[in-house]
Amino acid sequence: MGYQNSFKVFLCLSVIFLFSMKIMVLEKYFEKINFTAFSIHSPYNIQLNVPLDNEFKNERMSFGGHNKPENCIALQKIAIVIPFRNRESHLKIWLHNMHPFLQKQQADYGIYVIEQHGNLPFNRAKLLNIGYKEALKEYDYNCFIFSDVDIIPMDQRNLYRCSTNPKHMAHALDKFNFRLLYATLFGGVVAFTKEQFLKVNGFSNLFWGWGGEDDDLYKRVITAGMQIERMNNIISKTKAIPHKRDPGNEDNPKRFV
Ligand SMILES: [Mn+2]
Repeated sequence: MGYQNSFKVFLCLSVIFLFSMKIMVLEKYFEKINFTAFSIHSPYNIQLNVPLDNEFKNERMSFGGHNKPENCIALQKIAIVIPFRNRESHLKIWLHNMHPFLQKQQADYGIYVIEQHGNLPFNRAKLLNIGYKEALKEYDYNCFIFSDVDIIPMDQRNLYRCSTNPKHMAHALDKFNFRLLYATLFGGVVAFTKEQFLKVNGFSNLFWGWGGEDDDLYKRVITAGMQIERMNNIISKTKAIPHKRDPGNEDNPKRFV
């Protein structure tokens, strides 16, 4: 790696280091620190009133919904995979909010929306497996964030990055009063490095209809000898866009089998 590239990696690391410092000292010393130079602010100002008729535009975006930081080289290459069917309005809101969010976090990322065709019950887990495979055909991703289309972080400090263990990122939802519903909950948004995802052999393809695939993934993580990581409840505050259950996504009667 040439001098220039090493310097860029150093720059990137410095930003991430300072960023984590901010999190560490935040509660006690917040008033003494000015981090505006990095344009990282919390809470994140989510916009739900997004024009739904126009095509989404973001000036920093390159073809295929990919973006990377201009002035440094990111250590993680992140594929965000979204399982999808009949949720155009949520997708527009998600994209409108998440592109600027990820760009402020200096992420090298691509977004993959995997749509299920036909009227069979929704198979969220299989769509996510497909997204993992398809994303790797395009770029050397080493981090995968599997996210529902209606979940948006409320705090800019909620780093969309992978960690040393699989990470659960939707444990403090507004609709559940920002509380973890049960200790083994592992749904909504989860982050795996490529190695972690291979270690659990991905999701199960067998869950048709609502529920169970996330609990199955939790068991896979534990069986593989890993733990679940969660950031604290303040940083992890997350908005879930309210909606009724979609037709074609009825409870999977075999979800507890
Ligand atoms: Mn939902």
